[in-house]
Amino acid sequence: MAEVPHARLEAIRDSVSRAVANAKITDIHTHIYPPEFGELLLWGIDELLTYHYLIAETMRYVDIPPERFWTLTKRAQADLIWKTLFLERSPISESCRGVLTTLDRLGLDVSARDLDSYRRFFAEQSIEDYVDRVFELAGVDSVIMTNDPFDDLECPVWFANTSFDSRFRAALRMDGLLNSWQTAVPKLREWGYMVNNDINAETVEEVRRFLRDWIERMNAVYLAVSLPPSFVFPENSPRGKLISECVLPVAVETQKPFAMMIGVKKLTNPSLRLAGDSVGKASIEVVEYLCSNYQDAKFLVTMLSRENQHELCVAARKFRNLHVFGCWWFLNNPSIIDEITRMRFELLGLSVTPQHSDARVLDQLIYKWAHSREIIANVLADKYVDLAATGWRVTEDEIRRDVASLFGGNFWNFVR
Ligand code: FIX
Ligand code: ZN
Repeated sequence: MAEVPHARLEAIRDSVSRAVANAKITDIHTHIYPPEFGELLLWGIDELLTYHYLIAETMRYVDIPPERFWTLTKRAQADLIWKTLFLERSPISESCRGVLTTLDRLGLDVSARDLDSYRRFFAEQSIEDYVDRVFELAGVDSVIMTNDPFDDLECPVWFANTSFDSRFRAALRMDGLLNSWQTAVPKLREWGYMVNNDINAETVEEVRRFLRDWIERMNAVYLAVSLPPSFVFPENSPRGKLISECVLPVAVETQKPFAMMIGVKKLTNPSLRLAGDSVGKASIEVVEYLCSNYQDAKFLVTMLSRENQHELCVAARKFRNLHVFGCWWFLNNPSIIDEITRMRFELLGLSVTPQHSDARVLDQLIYKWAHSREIIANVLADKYVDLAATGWRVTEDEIRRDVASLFGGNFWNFVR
């Protein structure tokens, strides 16, 4: 074991920090939209404060029932959250800190704690220029959206053939099809797809046609669905049949990855609406089965339960058609990002996409990437320091090469 001079260790850490700070990121899963999508694009301080993560945290303190909270205006909700989480107690949670990081990186005086001055700043922004500023501050050069044909607000945008900012790429989200088949059938028929509740041969062909049409309409980068901890496959259910007869054949035919986001328990507390979802440990066997039995399909997988992370890494060691990504939702906290990223680098080397933002509010790109860059850079530097102790000397170019692969390169190679 070589004794590594302190100066060399510092040089490694500086090189990694610079490379990660300068990396241009592809954010492979978000819920943000370009201005052309109208009110689907959320931005500004009141949207930052009413992020569903902060609503859940606020409802732990306030003595008003959720039903009453939902009757408040967005501004009144934001005022209550600001008072409850930021003024009446220190904002130490990751979601609270994120709001403050965003304000700070935008050049606002966080120490002033002056919500009205922050509101005035955002009121002065033109959204077109502001999108550029957010992408620049976040160091993001493209984002993959979450695009749901069954969303009544979003669907018309696609049928209007609106052209929009090329930094925003689409992912065809299939929850409405796969997790709510009975509800999907009338909509599909309204759109001219002659489907029946009974998934017979004609329905299979029509759902395949629906998927092909929307992949083309969106120029979708991948197909995606969120799945419960109880997800099993194969399964004699509408979801099981639709995945095996429609999604997988079309994914293979188009070579579009099938992104499975596994482990969400929807509406554990329905009164909290979007903030009411929870987490459960899922079956890694279903991932192994799919990767093993559909080797000409590509699977992007992220799992929501911390308890699934190690076995997901091991599964990825067995199947090259499995690409692991992100520290999703309840995992997107410094302590867990650090743990999961170390585990992934140690088991999978650089063959992962360590993070996505899941940003729902445009400005969140700034904090979600500021926070994650710092953690991922620290873990990566530790790994190069471990290498240095063997006598291996990694160059600056190699560090930049490796970092580029983690923050988008691996993803685009997998997608292609
Ligand atoms: O299914 C998903 O894409 C989840 O990320 C969202 O439903 C969730 O509300 C979220 O934004 C988590 O970060
Ligand atoms: Zn998401």
